Amino acid sequence: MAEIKRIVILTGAGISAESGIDTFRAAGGLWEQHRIEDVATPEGFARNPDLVLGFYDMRRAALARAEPNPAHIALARLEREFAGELLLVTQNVDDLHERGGAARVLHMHGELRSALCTSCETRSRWDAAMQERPPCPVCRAPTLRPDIVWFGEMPYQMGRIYQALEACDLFVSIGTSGAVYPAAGFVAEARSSGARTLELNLEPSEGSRLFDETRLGPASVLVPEWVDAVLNT
Ligand code: BV8
Repeated sequence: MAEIKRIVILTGAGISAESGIDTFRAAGGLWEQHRIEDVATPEGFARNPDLVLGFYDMRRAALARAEPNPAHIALARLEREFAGELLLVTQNVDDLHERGGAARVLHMHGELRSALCTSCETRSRWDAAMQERPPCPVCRAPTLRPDIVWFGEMPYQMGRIYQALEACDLFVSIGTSGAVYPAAGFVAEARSSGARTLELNLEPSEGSRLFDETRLGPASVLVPEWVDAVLNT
């Protein structure tokens, strides 16, 4: 394998599945219990804020009971030991990468443990519920919303992500169905920059045909194996 100097990794809900966090599209997953347009759009939030705040309160509480799994821990090891450049982008709003030891995680769709105030637009670390409309820690207005990128909203740090995709020589997608854009388009960006592309997933994703290689299996097995191979070459 040609020497790898710059890696971009994209993770999705599948990397947290073995930690007990619901994925979106599995049977009984998050989107089966709720319609996307009701709980993950600005329109849904405007229509029924109690429903949306309750949906995210439930997920924030579930997160406190989850633990990182070997896949999160292996990526943190890669971040520490890989001599080249690594950008870890996650679509996940959980903090399991961080609790697995990763220090620099780019949450392109926001974070459950962050609150965005729609009055003063500041972001605060947040672990409590929001349904009772607690006051913003900065301006005291009762106008906190989940700091989550909903459908129709612009994901965070897209410029930085595209720059890294332009420059990388390896793009690895882990635990994502490739159903939601712009994240689902990253593999095509990486390919057009000449990068090798690898997918680690439980089942083929919607973009599998765009990957040079797809390995099927649970992330807790495939990711540590892959990290060992990268660090030992
Ligand atoms: C935007 C936060 C524009 C919320 C999320 C028509 C065509 C194309 C695009 C569109 C279209 N209509 C609308 C769009 C755009 C839209 C979109 O792509 N819609 C889709 C439905 C077609 N995208 C947007 O709206 C984005 N914004 O486009 O903005 C814009 C432009 C200018 C100015 C302003 C705005 C914003 C999208 C972000 C939405 N927020 N999350 C929350 O978390 O509650 S999306 C959410 O679903 C995730 O974050 C992720 O991105 C996405 C997919 O979920 P996955 O992570 O892939 O999880 P999933 O369950 O689907 O799959 C799990 C996978 O893991 C499976 O493959 C499974 O096999 C595997 N797995 C399971 N267990 C394991 C495993 N793998 C390994 N090991 C295991 N153990």
